[in-house]
Amino acid sequence: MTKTLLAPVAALLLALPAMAQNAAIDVNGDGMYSFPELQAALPELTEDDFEALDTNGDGLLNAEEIAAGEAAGILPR
Ligand SMILES: [Ca+2]
Ligand SMILES: [Ca+2]
Repeated sequence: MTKTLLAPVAALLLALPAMAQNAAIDVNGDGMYSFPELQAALPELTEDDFEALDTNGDGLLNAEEIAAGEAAGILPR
């Protein structure tokens, strides 16, 4: 019973529109996306893509960098 209920709930959560920081991607909840966090959600994302998004070069994507990536169509909204 529980298992049959969980699958649709999980699908619904995945289908929810992403906010600037998507908790499904931001696993450690720091409000930033690291490359491992993003790659887990977007297996096709390359390190080059990540570096292109990380405009300030700190190795993490902040809300501004995430928004720019979403606007560019590289990250899911
Ligand atoms: Ca994070
Ligand atoms: Ca950054």
